[in-house]
Amino acid sequence: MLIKKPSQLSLNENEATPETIYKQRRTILKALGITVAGLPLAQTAQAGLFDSFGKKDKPVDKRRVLTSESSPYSNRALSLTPEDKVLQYNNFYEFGTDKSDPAARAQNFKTNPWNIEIGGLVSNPITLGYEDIFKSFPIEERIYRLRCVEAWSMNIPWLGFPLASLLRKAGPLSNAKYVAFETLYDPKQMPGQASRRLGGGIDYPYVEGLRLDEAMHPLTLMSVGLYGKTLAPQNGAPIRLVVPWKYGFKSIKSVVRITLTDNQPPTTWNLLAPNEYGFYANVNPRVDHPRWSQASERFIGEGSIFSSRRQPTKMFNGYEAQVASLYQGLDLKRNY
Ligand SMILES: Nc1nc2c(c(=O)[nH]1)N[C@H]1C(S)=C(S)[C@@H](COP(=O)(O)O)O[C@H]1N2
Ligand SMILES: [Mo]
Repeated sequence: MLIKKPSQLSLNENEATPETIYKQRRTILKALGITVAGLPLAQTAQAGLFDSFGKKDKPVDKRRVLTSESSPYSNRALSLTPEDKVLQYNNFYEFGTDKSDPAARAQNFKTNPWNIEIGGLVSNPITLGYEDIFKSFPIEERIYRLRCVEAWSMNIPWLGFPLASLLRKAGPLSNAKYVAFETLYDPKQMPGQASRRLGGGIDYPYVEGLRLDEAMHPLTLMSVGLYGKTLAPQNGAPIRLVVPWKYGFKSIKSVVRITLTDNQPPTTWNLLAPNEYGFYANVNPRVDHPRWSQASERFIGEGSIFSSRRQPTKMFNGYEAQVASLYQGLDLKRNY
């Protein structure tokens, strides 16, 4: 993963949506018993409510409000990265390699209709259409840390459902050992797929993989939203993976296929630079990237991205108590 010069960024500090406002908003919606999932925000009576909290001159927000349940796996003590930064500082190389490219180039990305197929070594192959993605499972809010391998981090209130729920529905066969994921391939819509230069030299589609036990872990989420609404295209709409104890590149966006296999599947960054990016990619402050230290990270919070404070990186990104047992007996230096 290339570290880009910061010059391209144009985050306006005044656009920050403080998390207090987000939490306030959420409380008000709950108090009103608002359930508007399935309707475009602009068509709901609640649109005005959001406008009164939001800033002026924002482009039309196509994201729909989603209602969610609270979850014991959500870390409510984390201070959130402001919503505008989650929406404007992205890695999604299908739309270009600069952090500002996905937000700039993905606005017309078509996420509806959408199909995501779950197949391979399962007893019951499943296809979810766009509406099924939001209706098949209860949607939970999960506030998680996100640690990019480039040594920056965010705290994000995701919405989604456990990948395990989906896999159980598909019925993994006893010989299934791994889960492979694939992003949409559509060079007409994704300029990075049409040009090797724009797309950072990746052979698309972007692919990722997990061991089956990692995929079934209750922290592993299929995310369909963040900050109370459906995902923006730049964050991987309509559905993406979130594995909070692994480097961000494992959390593959805009997924169209999930395949259970008996072999370790190929993964995009490992294919591109196997000495730098492994299959496991567990966050580990004691195993450095060949070109930089992983001991600390820049936390992207309130204020300018470039004055963001450095903080120590935690083993398994802070999820050691929950996931360390998955890797007992595994040499984490070799299996980076
Ligand atoms: N298909 C696809 N998925 C992807 C990427 C990508 O370039 N293409 N980038 C990854 C990286 S490196 C990170 S850090 C996260 C960033 O997610 P976010 O932009 O929603 O914060 O998405 C991951 N998923
Ligand atoms: Mo990343």
